[in-house]
Amino acid sequence: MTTFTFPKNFLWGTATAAHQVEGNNINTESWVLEHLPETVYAEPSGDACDHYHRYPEDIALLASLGFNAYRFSLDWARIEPEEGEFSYAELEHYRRMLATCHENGIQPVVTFHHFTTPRWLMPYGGWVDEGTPDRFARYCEKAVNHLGDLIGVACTVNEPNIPVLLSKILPFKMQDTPFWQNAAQAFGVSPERLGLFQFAGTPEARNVILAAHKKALNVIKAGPGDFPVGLTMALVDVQAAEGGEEKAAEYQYEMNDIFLEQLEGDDFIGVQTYSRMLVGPDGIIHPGDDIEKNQMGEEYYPEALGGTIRHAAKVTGLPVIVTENGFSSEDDTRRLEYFQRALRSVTETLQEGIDVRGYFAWSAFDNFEWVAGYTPKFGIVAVDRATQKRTPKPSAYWLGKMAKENRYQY
Ligand code: GCO
Repeated sequence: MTTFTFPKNFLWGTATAAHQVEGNNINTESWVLEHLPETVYAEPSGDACDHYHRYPEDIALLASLGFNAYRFSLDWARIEPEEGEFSYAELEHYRRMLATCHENGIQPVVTFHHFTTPRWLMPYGGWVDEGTPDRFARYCEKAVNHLGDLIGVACTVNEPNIPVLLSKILPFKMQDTPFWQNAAQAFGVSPERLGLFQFAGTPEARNVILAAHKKALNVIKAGPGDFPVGLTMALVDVQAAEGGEEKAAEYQYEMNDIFLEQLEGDDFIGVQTYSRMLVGPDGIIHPGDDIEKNQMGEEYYPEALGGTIRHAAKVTGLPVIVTENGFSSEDDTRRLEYFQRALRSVTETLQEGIDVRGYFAWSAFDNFEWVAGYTPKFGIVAVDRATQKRTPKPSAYWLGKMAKENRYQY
């Protein structure tokens, strides 16, 4: 048997995002989208996991399982429900959450923007409007001034590259759907000015989002507290199939490197990986029917994580935190094996000398998986949708034990 010991102070955690777990995030643009006629959302987020009220027991549960860190996000739309109107009560809510983490020996990793945006930002054009970086930085400044002394690690924006990735893997263009027209109308903008974060894939939108990241990085660093600040990226492990080398390199650049190359001044890169993408000379080769997949239709391929850690470290030169990694399935034994193999690949990257500082499983709870609603099960803790009762799955105990021991035996 081989024993691998992780570095001292390695962060072991799980991740969530406000809109996916809190419940009743009614001031977000997503809440509006979920309720539109011809919406692409399978169901509305509703009460989600009621984490907004249940965070004390949730954080205590994660600590009791053995984790020493927890990644969650602030809901900008709660903190600034109308432009320029900041809610002291909501800032205090997040302050209590941070304090609860510390009381439980949990290092809080705080994401300032995880996909959802206040609905008031949308009439401006949201993430395609040049004024958005300043608006985002103003909110970040307020938030960090109130919370910074309790933050352990900060992520500015989550997955600025998600629109490019989605445009490659979705079989249709969101912009061509009636939903898109209805959304534009609901926010009083033209379809071209509908800057939804997850679908804002133009070069202009990329510049707006990266500018928002830079401004946020500066204000967060200037605020109270002294902690690492970075962004997180949706990184699929791009692999070339025979003859696909050129195309794969092109995809790698468009989806990933164009962002990764612009992170000078960041303290770390957050790697979020679920699977790989095989690219042939004509583009993506989708996994066939005989290949095991997660509930999102992606190939069961845990080793993707090793590949993306290496790539992100090489391109950015930054320390890595795995801020998301997981497998959606009704069958927790498949998730458990996924974690075992993915973490094995993390140990390999550490042995190669890459500076990996933490691992966060997506997700703590079965939660609201955006347009897919509550069907995909990513959680290591099950949540009964009728009663909100939490039940840890075997994968939660396995990961928690690993976190407690800080070593891997295989
Ligand atoms: C993302 C987001 C999460 C998702 C997760 C599973 O990576 O898209 O950070 O909000 O829920 O990835 O799809």
